[in-house]
Amino acid sequence: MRDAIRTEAERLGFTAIGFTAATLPAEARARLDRFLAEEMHGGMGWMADRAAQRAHPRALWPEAVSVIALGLNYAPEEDPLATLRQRDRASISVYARNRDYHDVLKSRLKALGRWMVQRWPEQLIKVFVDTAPVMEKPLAQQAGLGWQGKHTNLVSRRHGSWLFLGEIYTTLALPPDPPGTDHCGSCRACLSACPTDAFPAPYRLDARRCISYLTIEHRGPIPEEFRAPMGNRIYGCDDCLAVCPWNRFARAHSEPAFAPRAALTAPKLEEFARLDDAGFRALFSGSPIKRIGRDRFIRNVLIAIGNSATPALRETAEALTHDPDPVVAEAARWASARLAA
Ligand code: B12
Ligand code: SF4
Ligand code: SF4
Repeated sequence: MRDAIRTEAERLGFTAIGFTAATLPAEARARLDRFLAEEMHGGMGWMADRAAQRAHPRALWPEAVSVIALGLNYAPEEDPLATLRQRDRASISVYARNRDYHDVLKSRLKALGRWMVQRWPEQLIKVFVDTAPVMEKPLAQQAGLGWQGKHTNLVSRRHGSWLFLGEIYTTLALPPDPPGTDHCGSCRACLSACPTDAFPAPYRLDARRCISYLTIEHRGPIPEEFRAPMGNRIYGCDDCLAVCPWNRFARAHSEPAFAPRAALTAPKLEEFARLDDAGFRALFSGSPIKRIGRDRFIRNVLIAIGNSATPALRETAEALTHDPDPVVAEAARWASARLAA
């Protein structure tokens, strides 16, 4: 069974496949509880809403017997941090430079699920990627895909830090793989690379300080202390992933859906700042960026403009100081003042 599933998953393009029981140790719950108690999830209230289900697969679905953990490689061809040096350009994190990975992964997980149900019709399955109350990283580690590195993401000896994760919960009893073991050793590269000092300790992330959270999940004004360190990162951040030494074993992905779109590789801040709602929706159709909406996006672009040290962009910022969205207008005033200083 396992071999057949593995072969079919590889045929569908998955790059890492492992099997584990539909359980997580009590320590996963304890660590999630601590993260929530210390309010490190910030405004992501949905993290706390279904914590019991998140911490235990059978609390989400009592019939689940096994979990198939799947990874899809998205290692970039180019240096993912190169755009950070182009200050009048926007830096978009690698995962968001083309199609939404949720759609890509979900359709493949469903294809694998359909194949499994045809082959073993007595079983029930459920497929998940990202948004469900599932602790994907601990499950992937338990299924042998790698280990949770000090940056908290799953690292693989073959694919480095560049794997998207998805899961199939099934009622089939599948023998488990040996769990992944930690190979971080004395390395601290990811911890030192973080521009906002978001790691209170190795293996622990304070999401409220993470640029990924601030640019994607956070509503309202970006707190002042994080504005300068954001640089030109307008959607997500890859710094801690990109410096991981295990990336040297990663081979660039060959997924057309993840090939960077020219318009999103090193786009001009000035052009992004001019987008109205319709222009924003058209440009980001099918992209994960669409989810944050025009106002949050323009807020981020204005912070990058304020950090650009490019006086020619001051006019662009000033034009937005009377934007109907108060958060955009405040960011525009901040950017304009920074460029005047
Ligand atoms: C919430 C969330 C975020 C939040 C919070 C991130 C976080 N680390 O918790 C924010 C918005 C900041 C975020 C950012 C990013 N995310 Co995110 N995110 C999630 C989500 C939805 C839940 C994660 C979660 O449960 N966090 C709660 C904490 C408590 O759990 P944890 O991180 O596993 O914490 C563990 C450690 O703290 C550990 N621990 C604590 N103390 C100790 C001590 C020791 C000794 C050890 C060993 C461990 C340990 O135990 C905890 C439980 O296992 C998952 C999808 C999912 N459903 O799982 C995607 C997910 C983790 N994100 C993903 C990605 C790609 C990113 C970004 C790279 C995107 C980007 N480029 O901007 C960044 C990376 C930032 C980072 N360094 O983590 C991928 C990661 C893939 C991978 N290879 O791991 C996931 C799995 C989505 C997916 N399906 O592919 N994300
Ligand atoms: S994604 Fe960026 S801001 Fe977030 S922890 Fe990693 S390096 Fe820090
Ligand atoms: S950069 Fe170093 S410490 Fe961080 S996850 Fe990679 S190996 Fe571990």
